[in-house]
Amino acid sequence: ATVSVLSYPFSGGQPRAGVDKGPDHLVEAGLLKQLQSLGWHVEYSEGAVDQLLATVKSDADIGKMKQPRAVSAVTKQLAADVAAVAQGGKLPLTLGGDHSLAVGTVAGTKRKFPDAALVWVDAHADINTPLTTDSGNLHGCPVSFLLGLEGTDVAPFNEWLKPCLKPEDLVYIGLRDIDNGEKKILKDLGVKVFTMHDVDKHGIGKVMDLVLDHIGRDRPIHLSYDVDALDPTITPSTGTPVRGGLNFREGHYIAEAIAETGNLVALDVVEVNPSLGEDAASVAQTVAIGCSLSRAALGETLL
Ligand code: DIR
Ligand code: MN
Ligand code: MN
Ligand code: MN
Repeated sequence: ATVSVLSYPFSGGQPRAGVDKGPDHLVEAGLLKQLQSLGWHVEYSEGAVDQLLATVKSDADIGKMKQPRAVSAVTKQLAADVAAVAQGGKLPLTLGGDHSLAVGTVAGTKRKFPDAALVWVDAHADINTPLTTDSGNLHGCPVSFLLGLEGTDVAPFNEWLKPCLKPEDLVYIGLRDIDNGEKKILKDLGVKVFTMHDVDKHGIGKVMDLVLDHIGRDRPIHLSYDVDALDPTITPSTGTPVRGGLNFREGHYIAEAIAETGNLVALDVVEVNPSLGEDAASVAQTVAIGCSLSRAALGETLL
């Protein structure tokens, strides 16, 4: 089987420089060879982010949205890349970059697998709309665009992006920093959410059983993994750390349980920011966990 690693060094969905360096650090840490060692045939390509951004002459806010033309241009191309990989029978592993990239990755997955479920592992729900967002940062909004919520039928996105996700296709794990507007959306839509409270209550084994009960055990799965889902003691080098996160094993167990289904069709690993964290060891640890989470999702087992 072939995994096609798509490097997308993009930071325009949020304000902190450095997250665009995440993909290079993951690759320099040996990710491609590690995946080969698991038995995968590994392809690698870099998204032409600089060229795409060069097509954006000026990018004034649209309503509350910051850098909307940049995010749209990059995610439009990423959707095409992911769809092409999937159509070729290969598994796309997108390395971010910030989580706005998931507008593109999930849209791309859905072109090949319209019935795919989306498992979103994150401290945050990333379901703000252009109307509800306080920050204006589009990495806090990708899910609302995929669902086509009120306020997302806006230029430049509506020139290429059609709603492709239903609320029942989506499950969250790890949430602990949800904006008030997002809480209302999640409740109104009835989205399945396993917050850190639920992980504490049930344990991660039971939570993953419930996740797979909800989405079904025979559906394609897109796993979108924000490394800030883990506790900041585990993955400190990320833009919006929130205490009280998943521990090392909980984080990896999620990926292992998805791998065990045999139904993974696409993976995102995002929000590794090598410019953040107290010291070089923090960065190295965060990058190493980006690699180990990727391996776990692609079938690495402990035995
Ligand atoms: C906050 C933070 N909910 C926002 N979101 C994210 O800006 O919309 N931080 N995704 O990583
Ligand atoms: Mn996120
Ligand atoms: Mn997050
Ligand atoms: Mn961030």
